[in-house]
Amino acid sequence: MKSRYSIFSLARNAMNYHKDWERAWRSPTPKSEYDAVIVGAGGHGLATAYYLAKTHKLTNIAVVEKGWLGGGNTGRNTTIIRSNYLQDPSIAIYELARSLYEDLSRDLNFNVMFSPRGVMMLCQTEHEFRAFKRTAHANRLAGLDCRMITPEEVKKIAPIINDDPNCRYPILGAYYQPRGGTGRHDAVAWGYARGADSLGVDIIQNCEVLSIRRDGGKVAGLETSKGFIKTKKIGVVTAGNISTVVQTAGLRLPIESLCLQALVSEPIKPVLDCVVMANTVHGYLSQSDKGELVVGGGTDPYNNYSQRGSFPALEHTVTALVETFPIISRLRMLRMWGGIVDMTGDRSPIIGKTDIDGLYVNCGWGTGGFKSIPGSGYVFADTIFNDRPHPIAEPFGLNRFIEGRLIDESVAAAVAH
Ligand code: FAD
Ligand code: PYC
Repeated sequence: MKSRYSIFSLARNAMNYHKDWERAWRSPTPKSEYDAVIVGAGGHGLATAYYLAKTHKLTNIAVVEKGWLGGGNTGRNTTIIRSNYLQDPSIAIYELARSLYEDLSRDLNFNVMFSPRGVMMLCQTEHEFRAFKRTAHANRLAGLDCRMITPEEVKKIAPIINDDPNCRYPILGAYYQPRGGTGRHDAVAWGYARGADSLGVDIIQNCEVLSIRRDGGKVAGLETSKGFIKTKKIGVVTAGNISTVVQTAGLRLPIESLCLQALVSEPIKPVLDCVVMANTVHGYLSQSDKGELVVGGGTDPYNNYSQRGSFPALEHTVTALVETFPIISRLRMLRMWGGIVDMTGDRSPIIGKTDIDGLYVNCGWGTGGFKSIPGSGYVFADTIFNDRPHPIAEPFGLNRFIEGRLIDESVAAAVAH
């Protein structure tokens, strides 16, 4: 068990010039066999391991990661947390996650900096206004705290917005979820890693899964860059790399991998204390605690496995946002990066069992899976432990593509990708 972080441990370590802090997680060598192995130490994989150990007391487990933990999309996203999806199954899982975020710092004894500063989705066409009204009705029926707000309220919440009624895309109103917001992405990965490690989970970094070994219709283990690991249960949670991992077991998934980029400006004084998404012009904006404006837009328009992204996508995002937030035209951008996102046709995730015994997948979160990490980890752990889908995960099974039971969030998800 790890010692707890507290005001007292901070004071004690300050006395020693911070030389004696315990490592947040170990770097164990892999055992030859585990009860279950999770592939991918992003937020979803680490949360799955944490809940397997904490809720189901399954502690002889490992998370294997080809790079460093949290170095995939979890450490590359723009940290927006909200649950305003259109379809009931989506609302259920995203709201479970959002509500777990509320108490996550306490649960993990690690400050994930959840900041429910409010998320505002601008309506810049009549069509968008009607669509968000529909989403607001669906969300309120499901018990979410949300409302439509007027252009005047939009301007009050975010004074830097261009409220010229004669501009190309004037603000007609907005959908507002006051309990949405942001969290610190690295801290979410680190907090889950520390929590899982302290419960006995082995987190093995720099350990690439090369293939999944099968014994007929069931899994036998994993060939990794650190040798063979025997196990009867494998949960693959590798986001944009999911297809390449599961194809080694002979499984094909309805997933496409694309690069999604983001960028940050130089730090400035506080100008924006909520998250604003402008889907018609195709960009979104928030301000980090350091003062940087965090900016994102759409995916590259072609499949690829690059973590850099193309210049036109970046240019499109910035051009779009300058129209809605004129002040950003004077800002220097500091850095940009990309992540490989895993997109399904209906823009909803795939969570559950596969036709191969002991092989479970959790993927397809695409451009929107940071917000779902706690809920996804919770239901995926339950699914793996009990070898049947958790009721909230059930609608997201692979069979929905065969049965034509899609959970269409392609536009309704309120992100324009
Ligand atoms: P990852 O964090 O990518 O973790 C998967 C891990 O698997 C990686 O660490 C990878 O190295 C590892 N791996 C891959 N192959 C192997 C292998 N063969 N062996 C071992 N390990 C392997 N979502 C939101 O909700 N809000 C946002 O604002 C938001 N903004 C985004 C902005 C950008 C630019 C990007 C790229 C994404 C954004 N997302 C957002 C989406 C979100 O980041 C992802 O859906 C989420 O982080 C996925 O988490 P994960 O744990 O599934 O994947
Ligand atoms: O899902 O809210 C989201 C999101 C914003 C930017 C990328 N994804």
